[in-house]
Amino acid sequence: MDSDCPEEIPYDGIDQDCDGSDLTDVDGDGFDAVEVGGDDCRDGNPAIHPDAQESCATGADEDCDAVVDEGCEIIDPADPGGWSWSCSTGPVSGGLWLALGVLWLATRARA
Ligand SMILES: [Ca+2]
Ligand SMILES: [Ca+2]
Ligand SMILES: [Ca+2]
Ligand SMILES: [Ca+2]
Repeated sequence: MDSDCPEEIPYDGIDQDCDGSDLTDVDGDGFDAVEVGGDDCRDGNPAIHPDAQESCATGADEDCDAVVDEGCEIIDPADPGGWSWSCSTGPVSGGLWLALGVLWLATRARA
């Protein structure tokens, strides 16, 4: 019997593996591939389908609306907090306080 049912070939409209239907949802996320008229723009990645949340800075169109990383702020991966963070509470002011402390100690040592 098994020899009559070889491995399923997706999207060809033929039920090769005898499970009753052609395979139209390869990644199993519940959305048929666009190849067969479905909405899954990348049927091979279960994280990508029309109901998925767009994920920023991935360079991928997770929600299949044909726009990549829409609604995302441009975030520099080398400086995730941005300039405002590093200016107010970051290493700049920290280094300034450290320098003041060293200066104070040096002044005390000399007195
Ligand atoms: Ca098939
Ligand atoms: Ca099948
Ligand atoms: Ca799918
Ligand atoms: Ca998108």
